[in-house]
Amino acid sequence: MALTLAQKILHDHLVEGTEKIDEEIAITMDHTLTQDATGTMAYLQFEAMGLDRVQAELSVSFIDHNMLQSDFKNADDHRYLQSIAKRYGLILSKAGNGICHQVFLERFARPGKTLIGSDSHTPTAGGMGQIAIGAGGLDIAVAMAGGAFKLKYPKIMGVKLTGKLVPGVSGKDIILEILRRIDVKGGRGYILEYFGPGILNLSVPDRATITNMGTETGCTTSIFPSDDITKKYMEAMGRGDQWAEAKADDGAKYDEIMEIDIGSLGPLVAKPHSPGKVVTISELAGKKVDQVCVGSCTNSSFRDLMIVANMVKGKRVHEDVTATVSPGSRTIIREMIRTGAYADLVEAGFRILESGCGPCIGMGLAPKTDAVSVRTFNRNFPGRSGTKSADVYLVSPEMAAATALKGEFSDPREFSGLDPIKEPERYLIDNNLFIEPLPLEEAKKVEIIRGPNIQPLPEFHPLPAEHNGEVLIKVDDNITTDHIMPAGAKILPLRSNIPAISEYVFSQVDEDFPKRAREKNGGFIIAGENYGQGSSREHAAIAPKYLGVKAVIVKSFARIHRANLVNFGILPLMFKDPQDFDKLEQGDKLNLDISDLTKELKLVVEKNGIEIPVIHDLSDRELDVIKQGGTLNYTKNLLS
Ligand code: MIC
Ligand code: SF4
Repeated sequence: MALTLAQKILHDHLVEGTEKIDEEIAITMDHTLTQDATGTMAYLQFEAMGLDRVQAELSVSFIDHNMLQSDFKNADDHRYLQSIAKRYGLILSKAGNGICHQVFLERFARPGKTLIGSDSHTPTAGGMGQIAIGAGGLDIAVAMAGGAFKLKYPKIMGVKLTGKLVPGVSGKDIILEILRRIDVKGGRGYILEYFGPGILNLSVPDRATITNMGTETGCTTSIFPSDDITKKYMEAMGRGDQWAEAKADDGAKYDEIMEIDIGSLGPLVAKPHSPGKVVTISELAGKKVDQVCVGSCTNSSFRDLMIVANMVKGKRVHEDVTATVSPGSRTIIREMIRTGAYADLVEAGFRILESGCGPCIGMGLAPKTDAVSVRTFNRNFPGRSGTKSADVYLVSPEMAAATALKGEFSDPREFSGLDPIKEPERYLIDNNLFIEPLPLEEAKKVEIIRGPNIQPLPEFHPLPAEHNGEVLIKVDDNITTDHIMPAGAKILPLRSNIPAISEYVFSQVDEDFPKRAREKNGGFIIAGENYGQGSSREHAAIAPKYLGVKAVIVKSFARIHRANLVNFGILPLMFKDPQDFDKLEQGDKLNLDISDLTKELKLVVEKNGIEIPVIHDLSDRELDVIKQGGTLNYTKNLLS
């Protein structure tokens, strides 16, 4: 049978299950990546598995999120990660080396291979023909231990691109157009697979921008074929020998097709506070802005920064605008210095930040009160910038440059400096901040160093037969993991310390949540559609679990968060009839009989005695995991 590219790679890596839509399958993962904000947890879990060395073909640990180092905490995490990498045979990418997804694309991604990463934007590597999936840290720990990754066999949405982008419009506008069409939940259950003549005009960095931000549609991952353009890019990165062709079979059938004439696209913007609220520039042109930030794993490539540099060359950023740029990697910095573009950015008045996530995750550069902030990033969830009252808009690098110059939203097509950027023949590759793994015997002698901020994982108990408790909070549709477990300069440093970070659960929404949860001895969370969209941070499951949350009852879940709830033994339940959502209020006392999880469950509301049917879509394995209090207990029990 003719298969699509995604289906082919899944097939080659299949170890369990049948390739039928929505059935649970298990695939082997060739590569793993972690970043520091989710990585410390993943390694604490890996350590608990008692192995001597990582088992995956390639495992890389990146430090790119928590780099403010406002006290010892982040620095201690970095030291811990470095000692873990040495002890267990991982490559370490030190702080300052660049953003995990950009660096992975440049130095490690391989067409036809699989990658699992503890970050939701891991699909960036799909720009080079790799099946790259984001997941919670525990799933990465399992993959590092050589275990397979479980997922529901996805539907394949073929995205057919035709035409050629006009100057001033780039990959970012393509993914914004897709978000305009299918919004933040339209991709759920799908892999987006790109094909058609339009892709022949897209560079690898443009493709990677698209697969990166595909995450915002809720899809499992996104993928482009690996072709001559991929080959040239890999050659420029000194990795031509690692190239392989990867494409769909002739006559492959997609479960659905979306067609976009990219030549007809103009510049697009995602308005506050969702990447799915996409409008054309004409709706915003002329609106004053206070801040422009270029960077993040979506738009920090050489191509992206060069186009900005060319557009602002010899000009000056508007006096009312603070403009920043965070390069994706040191290789990009070196290349920008060589071409002189770095100096153009400095001269134009850009503040040059470190190579890392920075403002994207609220690590510095929080905008002023009520600010309008325009960013080339992928998320504009409320409060994520660090300023609750700020309005964040998501745009292409071209629009960011135009807007920075004029001090108001501007159509880049009206500016000069838009000539297409040619990828370098050979990048000035900078490998100086990588640390290579040690041979096994030497590695075994390495001591793992923990600071006072690195606390052991709490123990979680098996599931009782009944769940009684209060509705601790009721929230609406599209609640993100940034709502549940915020990041930012104050909270991110606590990622290795569950008791401490638990004090911030839902702090953007309701500051009293942790106190209430403790006083009531735990309880339930009630929510609408697409609960847990966004980041892969498993802290959004572990911390509520630590506070005693027993079940989350919703209209629907986002994929990664649902998996994280299972991993930490919280029941992910759904209303059988979504209308029943309206029957519950915060403070309602509920009784849930879970003695037989194979049946439909009944939720009894104490105040009026009404019964609400709730369902789940858990596999037998997932049910066992939950009954035993989570994946760590489950794995330990399996081993003993
Ligand atoms: C994000 O963009 O939200 C992050 C920070 O990269 C997260 C991971 C995290 O929460 O640490 C992600 O996307 O998974
Ligand atoms: Fe870092 Fe932002 Fe990308 Fe997350 S989305 S990996 S915080 S740059």
